[in-house]
Amino acid sequence: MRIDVLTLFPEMFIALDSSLIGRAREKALFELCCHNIRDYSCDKHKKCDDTPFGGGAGMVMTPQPIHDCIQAVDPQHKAKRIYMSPRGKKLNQDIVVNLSKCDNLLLLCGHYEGVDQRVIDLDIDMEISVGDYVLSGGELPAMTLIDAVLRYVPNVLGNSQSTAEESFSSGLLEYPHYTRPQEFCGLCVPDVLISGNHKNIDKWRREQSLEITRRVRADLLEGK
Ligand code: 4G0
Repeated sequence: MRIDVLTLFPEMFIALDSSLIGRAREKALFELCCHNIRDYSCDKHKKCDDTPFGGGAGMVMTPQPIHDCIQAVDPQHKAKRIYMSPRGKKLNQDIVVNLSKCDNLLLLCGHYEGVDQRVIDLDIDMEISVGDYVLSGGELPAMTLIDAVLRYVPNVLGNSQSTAEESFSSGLLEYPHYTRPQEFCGLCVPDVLISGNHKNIDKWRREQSLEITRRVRADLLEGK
């Protein structure tokens, strides 16, 4: 997979150099290319924003630098082009799995009040939101999307079973996990997990998943 990111703040994406994603990048399991939209501004001061027509607060990102950057990065429109926006479709695990099957993604990160509508109409395939809240830019949402998607790219996670077994793949929340020591601050690991009886362990975990889901996210159980 190749991911191109268009942003005014490419330096923010060093966050993806650590941990699992960083190692996957070193192993060339995917390519991440960040492009500074400002480099494409034809304005003599490299300006990339302006006041909104019709008035109102804030600034809007101008279409020229973004449109030219997209044409330079993805001239053949090979990529699924996504605009990170609070009015986009809410990201969920189904969308994540679907996007992980794309060979090319292009993520546009807006700032201020977002980008000129014409760049969305001309160049963008879909708008995605990571949740119902507003951030100062689309960069953190883009990194969230990248992290979630890459976990489904083959060999990025050490153990290919981990994504299949974990939360949401089953449609339920995860059961509680325990590791050493057996006793910590007076709290013990449930006996069943130390019993070595895997039939009982599986049963306990299924029950725990159901109970936790019912308690905190009953909406996930609808239609089950
Ligand atoms: C577009 C995405 C982009 C419009 C981006 C702001 C939250 C999300 C931005 C605006 C973002 C999200 C209308 C303020 C940049 N904030 N929930 N900020 N407006 O995914």
